[in-house]
Amino acid sequence: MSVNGKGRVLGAAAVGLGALGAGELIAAARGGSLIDGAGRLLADTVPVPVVEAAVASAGEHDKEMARLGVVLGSAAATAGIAALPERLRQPAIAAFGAGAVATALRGTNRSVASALGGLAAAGVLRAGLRRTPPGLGASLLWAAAGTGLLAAAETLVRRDDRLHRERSRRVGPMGSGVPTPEDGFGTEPGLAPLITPAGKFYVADVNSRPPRIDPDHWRLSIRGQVAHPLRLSLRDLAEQAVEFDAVMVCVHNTAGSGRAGNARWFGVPLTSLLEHAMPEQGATRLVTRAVDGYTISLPLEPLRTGEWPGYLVIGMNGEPLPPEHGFPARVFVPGIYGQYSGAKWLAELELSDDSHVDYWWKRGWPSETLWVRPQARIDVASTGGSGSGKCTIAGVAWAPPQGVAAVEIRIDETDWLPVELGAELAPAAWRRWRTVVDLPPGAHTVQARVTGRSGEVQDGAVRPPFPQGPGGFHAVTVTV
Ligand SMILES: Nc1nc2c(c(=O)[nH]1)N[C@H]1C(S)=C(S)[C@@H](COP(=O)(O)O)O[C@H]1N2
Ligand SMILES: [Mo]
Repeated sequence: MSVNGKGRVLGAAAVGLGALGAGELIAAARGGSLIDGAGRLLADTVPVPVVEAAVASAGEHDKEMARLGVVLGSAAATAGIAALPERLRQPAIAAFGAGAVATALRGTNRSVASALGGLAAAGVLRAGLRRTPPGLGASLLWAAAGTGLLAAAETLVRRDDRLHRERSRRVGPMGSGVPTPEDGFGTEPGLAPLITPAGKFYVADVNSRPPRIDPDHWRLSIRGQVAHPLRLSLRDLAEQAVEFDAVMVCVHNTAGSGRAGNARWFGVPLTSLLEHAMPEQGATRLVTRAVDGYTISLPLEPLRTGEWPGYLVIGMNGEPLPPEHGFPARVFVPGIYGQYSGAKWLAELELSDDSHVDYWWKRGWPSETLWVRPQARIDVASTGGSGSGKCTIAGVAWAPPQGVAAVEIRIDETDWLPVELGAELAPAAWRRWRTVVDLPPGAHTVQARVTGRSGEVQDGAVRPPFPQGPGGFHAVTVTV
């Protein structure tokens, strides 16, 4: 490509940044976001193998990566439009505008402001691409203006997120907020705490940012195939809620990764809500539907009888759910992977028959409920710098809902050795473990495995998360 050609591409990309920045600022001024809408569109449409690869490589930064992808993608799309022959350019810009408006109106923070932002972005694009290519100076101006507008929009979005977070906290407390329970292990540097603070709890969902739900106007409706539909406020729910301790695990939690957390939840047993709503004969599934249409459904019968103890959760560690964890309400059934356990940002519980199809089923995930496989994680493996071979190995393990019976480690693929377990908080919670071993000099591989009370021994066969949940032992290397 000639320098001139390169300059043209970069100039058009700069115009794209400027257009997106202008549209995003208009959207953000009224609580919307073009970028978040497009991020959600990506999550909804990208093929599952790409989602899996992105989740595996982006780790905890998946949301930032998605937003960055939208910004760079818009710039690249603009360069593509600019490269079209003159007569196709206007229709392409019109299509871009229509796409932006459609995206704004389907997004999580769906708003008229976002749609206006989409129109504005298309208008700016049209003006900016009229004279191609912009010269170097003009390109730099466009790029600077785009970056500045995007930064201003981001500031507004963050301000609204912060205000929403403060408002959501004011509905609290949710639960007794009793001091952090103890398991006899105290604090061990590097070892996960018994209860994961909400701010450290993993976040996994298809949105770029949490939807903002006004607690004063929010009502949970229980509807569909029920004799007695219900509409409940947060206050109604808080009056019936109880506390329980349980580990929540993402189906993407491969050996040793951080997509698992243990919290003291506050929620209403689903048995009692279902008893009041009185499901009709034909109802077979409980559909948990989020404000943005995302659904996770569960078989009704075991929830109704309490064989699977599910909860409508409104609090975490004594506080209301933080926005990213589903404020004001979510459904959680301990022992079931998060992706199968219930929606965050709940709008309603719908009693339905088997014709219902869930969000992830359409994308190839199995329709049977996936139960958490027992897993042990090694958090600490250190000699403490004492110079001797004495090495502390410690971690957490879970086998919900029945609980952990034993944890073992092995060094360099020799025999499995039992370790000491911390006191059990609840069978569905995670349990901490530790041991001290004497290691000869050199590098050693330490592996851990858990046995559940059901008798299930953790399986060492390495499997990817899709489609049945991950498998394999966590292994770390210690050097003496
Ligand atoms: N509305 C909604 N609920 C959702 C999801 C989502 O994308 N949207 N993701 C599920 C998945 S995959 C997991 S692992 C848990 C994660 O909950 P957390 O982010 O509070 O840890 O929420 C579940 N509930
Ligand atoms: Mo998940």
